[in-house]
Amino acid sequence: YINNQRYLDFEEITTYIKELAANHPNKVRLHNIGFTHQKRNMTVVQLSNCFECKYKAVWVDAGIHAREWIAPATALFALSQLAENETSTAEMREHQDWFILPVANPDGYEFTHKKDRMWRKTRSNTSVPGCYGADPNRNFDFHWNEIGASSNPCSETYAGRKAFSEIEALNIRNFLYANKERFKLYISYHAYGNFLLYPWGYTADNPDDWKLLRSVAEKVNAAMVQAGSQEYTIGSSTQVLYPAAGGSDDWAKGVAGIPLSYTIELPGFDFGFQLPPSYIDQVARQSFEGLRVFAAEAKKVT
Ligand code: 0X9
Ligand code: ZN
Repeated sequence: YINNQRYLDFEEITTYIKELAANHPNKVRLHNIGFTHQKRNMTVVQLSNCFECKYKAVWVDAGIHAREWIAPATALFALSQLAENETSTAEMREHQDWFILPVANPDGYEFTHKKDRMWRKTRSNTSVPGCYGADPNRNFDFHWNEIGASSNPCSETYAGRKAFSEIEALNIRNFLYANKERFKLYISYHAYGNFLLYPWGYTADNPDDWKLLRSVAEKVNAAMVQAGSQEYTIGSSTQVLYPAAGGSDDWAKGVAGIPLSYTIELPGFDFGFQLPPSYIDQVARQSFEGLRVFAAEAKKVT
């Protein structure tokens, strides 16, 4: 079991998910979706009751931004529950697969553990010596670099040299696109600020089905509050946060056609990105109650 007592580094997370797959071969499968710039493996954990059945599926990623440590911790707890807590998760796994990528930006995540706690981007080379990486959440090919992103390689929101210049974003794109008919729900865990965001980030206009996106988020928020969480602010990325194009959530809905797509900004309390490890357990557990509701709502989508 994951005990939520501290933040694991990339190697520890990798070791844990390999053990999980080895211990539960009939429930857990690993998919290497590609390598990072620094040749780390990007591993998606699939949880399924029946691999041949090809059920509809939920996607969860975390850690697109390196310093948002509570996000990978929350995703890791979710996958450990789904794999090991049979009774509590039976309904979530019934006729539904889960694909969870707990560390979407491994090079950046390692960098925040070893060198610079506040690193956000990837670690690729740019045209400017001394400036590294692009923002993977500005690098997806949907209204790329139109708004809320930068063309300056030294910026924290650098969109990249072109859409999908970052191998990490491209690997996610390729896996999602290859399986797009299966996914009804896309979730990306970020931090911080307690937001349940739906598209779009590239425009202030609402998607056609924004009422469904909002009502699902309201149910998810209610479940998390019931579990002891502070309230989440619900709305479109542009309307409640800021405009920012090239995000994974916009791409998931706008290009892959995944109907329910959300970015979840987990709480930072008074600590921002540097949330003390003593908070992991409550955030992970409250978020998991939200995931339960998300999963039930995703099953209703045809
Ligand atoms: O700016 C972001 O990428 C996200 N916030 S964060 O503080 N974690 O960096 C929000 C992304 C919301 N979605 C889109 N703008 N598409
Ligand atoms: Zn983020």
